[in-house]
Amino acid sequence: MQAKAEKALIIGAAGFVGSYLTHHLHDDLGRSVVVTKLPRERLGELPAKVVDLDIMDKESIIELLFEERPDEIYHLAAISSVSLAWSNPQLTIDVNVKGSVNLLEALRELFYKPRVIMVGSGEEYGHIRPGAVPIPEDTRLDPGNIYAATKACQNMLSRIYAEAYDLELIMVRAFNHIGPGQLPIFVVSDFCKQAVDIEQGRREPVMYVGNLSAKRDFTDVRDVVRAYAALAAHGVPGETYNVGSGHAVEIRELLDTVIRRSGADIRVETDPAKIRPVDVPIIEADISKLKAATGWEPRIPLEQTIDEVLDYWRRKGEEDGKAV
Ligand code: A2R
Repeated sequence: MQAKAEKALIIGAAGFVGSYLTHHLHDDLGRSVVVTKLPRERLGELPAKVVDLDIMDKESIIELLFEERPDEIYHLAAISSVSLAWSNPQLTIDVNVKGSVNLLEALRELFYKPRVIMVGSGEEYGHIRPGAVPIPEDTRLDPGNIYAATKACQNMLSRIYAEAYDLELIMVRAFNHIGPGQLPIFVVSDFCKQAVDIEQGRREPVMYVGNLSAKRDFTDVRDVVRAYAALAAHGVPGETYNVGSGHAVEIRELLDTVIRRSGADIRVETDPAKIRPVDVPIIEADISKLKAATGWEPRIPLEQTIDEVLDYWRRKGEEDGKAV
């Protein structure tokens, strides 16, 4: 039985997941929380101590760990968008691979062994044959894009560090997570924002979409952060766990749901700019390992998340309207 974790450190908390994870750890689990952000980033009100950190600077990671001595670390800092990685592969490799190694080296140099969640991606599996889903963790990795390749690399390096230096690293492969506040470069947020822009009369009633036949596994971000904390408590070091809903949904179905729940009269058109250079037809997680280790189950249905993301953009649209 492990000692109860008291202090959690979230590295890269200014992104989409960070605030949800901070609230879960603090509000639901009673942890004291330290979060990091890049100096140029701004964070909303959070129940946490906030520290500036660039993971490209290993010495400052060492200083932070030495000073804070967290019981748990959640490594979220990344270039997290597939499309951004296509347009800036060097930066993506620097942040996602070298940045992660900086954290691993800092732990090794300090002989310091907190529980660490290394966040990877379901994209790491890549080219999956339609019959080979749902995807268990021991599937051979065949990344289909640059982002996925960097996360596969992070996973392999973490497994090696866990084994070689006996570090308590637990790797997750997170499948698509969604929720209010996500940037509209991700599909659900993009569709919902476009629907609300049409509802509120900011654009013509046409929605521009990419490849609609791809199938992806979507989980509400609040369910995802519960899984991370459960794995920090119960995951086995050196092991990798899928975090997803266990159910793939066609992007076309997602689009139909957004349009139906928006209620606006919307026409759909393909935008060639939204078609990715390489796309993987189906990604769906096998989540039996996660369930067996933690008892975790997703709680929030897709329709509820879509309603909340639509509401998020409606509120934002009204606020921005007032600001003009
Ligand atoms: O790229 P930015 O300016 O949005 O900043 C991101 C930050 N980040 C860094 N933090 C420290 N040192 C760096 N050199 C560095 N470069 C980027 O990590 C952003 O604030 C944060 C990651 O947040 P998001 O991009 O919103 O990712 P999200 O959705 O919170 O996902 C968290 C993790 C990532 O590892 C994803 O690859 C994975 O879950 O799916």
